[in-house]
Amino acid sequence: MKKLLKSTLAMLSVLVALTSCNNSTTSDSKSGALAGNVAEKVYVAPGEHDEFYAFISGGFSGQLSVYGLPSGRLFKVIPVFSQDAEKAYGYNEETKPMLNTSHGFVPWDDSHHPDISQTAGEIDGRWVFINGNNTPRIAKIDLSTFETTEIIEIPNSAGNHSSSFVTENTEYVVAGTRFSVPIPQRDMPIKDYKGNFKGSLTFISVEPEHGHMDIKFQLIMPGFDYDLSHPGRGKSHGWFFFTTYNTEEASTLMEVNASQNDKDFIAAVNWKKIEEYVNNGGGTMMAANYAHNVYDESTHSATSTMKKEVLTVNPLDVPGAVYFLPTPKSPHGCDVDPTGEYIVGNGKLSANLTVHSFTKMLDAIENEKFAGDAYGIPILNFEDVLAGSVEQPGLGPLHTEFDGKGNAYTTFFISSEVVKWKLGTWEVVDRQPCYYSVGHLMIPGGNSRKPFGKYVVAMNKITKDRYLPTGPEVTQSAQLYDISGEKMQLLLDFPTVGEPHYAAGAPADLIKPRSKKLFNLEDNKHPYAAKSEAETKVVRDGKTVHVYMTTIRSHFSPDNIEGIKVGDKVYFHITNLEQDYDVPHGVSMIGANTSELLIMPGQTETFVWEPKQEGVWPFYCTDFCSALHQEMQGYVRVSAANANTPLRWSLGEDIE
Ligand code: RUQ
Ligand code: CUA
Repeated sequence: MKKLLKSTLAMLSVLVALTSCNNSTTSDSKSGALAGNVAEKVYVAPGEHDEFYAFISGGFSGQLSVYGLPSGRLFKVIPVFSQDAEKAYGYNEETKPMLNTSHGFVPWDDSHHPDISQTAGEIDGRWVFINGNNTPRIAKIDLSTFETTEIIEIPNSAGNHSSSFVTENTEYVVAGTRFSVPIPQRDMPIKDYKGNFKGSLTFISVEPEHGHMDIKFQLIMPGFDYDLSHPGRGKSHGWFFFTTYNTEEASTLMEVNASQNDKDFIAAVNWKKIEEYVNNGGGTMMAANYAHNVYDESTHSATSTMKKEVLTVNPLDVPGAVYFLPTPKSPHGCDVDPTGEYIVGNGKLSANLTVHSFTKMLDAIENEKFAGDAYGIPILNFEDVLAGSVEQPGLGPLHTEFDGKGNAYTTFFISSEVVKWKLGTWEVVDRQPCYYSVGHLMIPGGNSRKPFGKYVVAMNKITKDRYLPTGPEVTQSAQLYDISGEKMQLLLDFPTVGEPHYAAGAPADLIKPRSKKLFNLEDNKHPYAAKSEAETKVVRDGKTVHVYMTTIRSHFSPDNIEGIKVGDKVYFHITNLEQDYDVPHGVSMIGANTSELLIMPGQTETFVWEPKQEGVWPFYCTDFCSALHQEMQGYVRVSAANANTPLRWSLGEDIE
C-alpha cells in the first residue's frame, strides 16, 4: 500500500511539473501577412452581426455570458445563480424567489455546463439549461428573452457536476451528483462512507411546449463520484452515459486514494426502461425538501414552491437498466459522437484515450458476458465494449467534441493542447497548443447529431502572460480556432467574464429571429403595475407603503412624494410605459439596500426602501434614456415616525 501511495504521488508530481513548465511558453508572435489573414477571419465589421452565438458559463461567477463568434465580443451577462446589480436580478422583489433553496436564499453558485435544447437530436435554440454545481440546481434560460425563467433544486445531490445535459428531444435534462452523500441526509460518521453513501442521478422532465421542469425520478446508485455525462443519440437514444471516479469509495486524501483502481466505470443507463418502470407505478416516493422557482413572463415575477417528495429508483429493481463499462483511470469527460455509436471516456490519468462502442455494448449485454458486478450492477468486460483507443495523444485528457465530419477534438489539460483525431481509425491528425491548460472546448452543436464544425473554442484555466497584467488577478480567457481545414488554426484570444467553464454554441440564424424586442404593456399582469400615468398612486397600509410609479422619456410619475415616515417599508413598483425596442429606464434611491432597477419596455419591477433618516431624498433614472435623462429625477420627503405629514404625490405641480 505504501509503495502504491508513493508511486501515485510520484506520478502526480511529474504531472504537476509538466503543468507548470508549459506556463513559460509563449506563442510565436503573428506578424505580417499571416496576422492579416487571421485578423480577417475574426473581423466583424462595425454594424455587422456575428455568425454564431456562444453561451459561455461563468464558472464561479454563477452566470452565463453571451458572446459572438468569430469576434469574441461580449453581448450580455445573463444572471442565473448569482445576484447581479446591473440587472437587479436577485435584488428586486420579482426575482428574489429565483434564488430560494432548501438552504434559504443562496445568491451565488458555480455554473458549469450549459446545453441547448434539442429536437430530433439537433439544437433548436429554444432554451439553455445550466447546472449550479455548489448548491445543486438546474436553471433554464429562455432564448426569446435571454432571461432565467426556471430553477429547480436537486435533492439528494452534492456537487451537481454531471449535469445539465439534454436528451435528443429534450425529454429530460439530466443532473448527476459528483459527491456521494448519505441518502437521505443524516448525521453519521464519515469513515462509514463505503457502502453507505449513495450517488443520485436525476432525470428532470421538460414539458415540450413551455419547458416546465419537474423531477421525474432519481436513480440511487453506488457511492462513487459521478463526474460528467452525455446522452445517447441516434442509435443510442434512450441511453445516458456517466463517467465515475472514486470507485474505490475513499473519503480522504482523494488524490491518492481515489486513484488506486486501474479502471473506473462509465455507467450506461437505459432511461427509457426506467421511464417505463416509473410510468407503470415503479419506484419509491421519498420525503425530500427542494425549491422549484418559476418566473412568469406575464406577471414579470417569480414564485418559489417547496417540494416535499421525490421518486427514487433502485437500479436493482429494474433489470437491464444499468451497466458498468470499465474505463481507465478516473475518467472525466464522457462524450458521445454525432452518430451515437462512440462513447469517449477521457481518463485523466490514462496514457490512452478510451472509446467504447455502443453496438458492442448491446452485444455484450445480450450475450450476458459480464465480468462481475458492483453492488449488483453488472460490469461488462473492457475488451468486449472497446471500440478502440487513441494511443498516447497527450497528457491529462478532459473533454471531447466532434465536428460532424468524422473528427474528434480532445482537450489535454497537462500538455495544454487540443488534439484532433479520427473516429474509427483513432489516428491523431493535428494538435495545437492552448494558452494555457485548457479545460472544456466547444464546437457549436458539438453535442448533437449535427455539429457546425467551423470553429472550436478552447476555454482555458490559466491566462498568465497573454494580456496586459492587472495585478495578481488576471483576466480569464478563451481561444478560438478555425477547424474548417485539415489543420486547426488559432485565430483569437478573448477575455471572458468569470471562468469560461464550458459553453454551448448555435448559429445566429437559429436564435436571432426568436429574440423578443419588448414586453407588451397590455399583457402585463403584474399585480402592482400602473399601465398609464392615470393609474399611478401611493397607498399606505400601516407601515407599508406601495408606490405605483411609471417611467416614460423623460420623467417619473409621480416625481414628488410626501408623507413617508422613518420606519416605513416603501415598495417602489415601477412600470416602464415605453413600447419601443431598447428603451429601458432605471431607478435608484439614495440609501436603498437593493441595487438599481433596469426595467425593460412594458415591464414592472419593484425595490424596497426603508428610510432611516428624516429629510428630502432624491431618486433618479440610472439608464441614459434620452437627451433629458439627467432631468429624470424626483424627491421623497421623509418625516419623523410620529409626524402627521399627509401622504401626497404629484407630477408637474407643487404639493400644497
Ligand atoms: S468539468 S473542465 Cu465542470 Cu471538465 Cu470542469
Ligand atoms: Cu430614464 Cu434615463
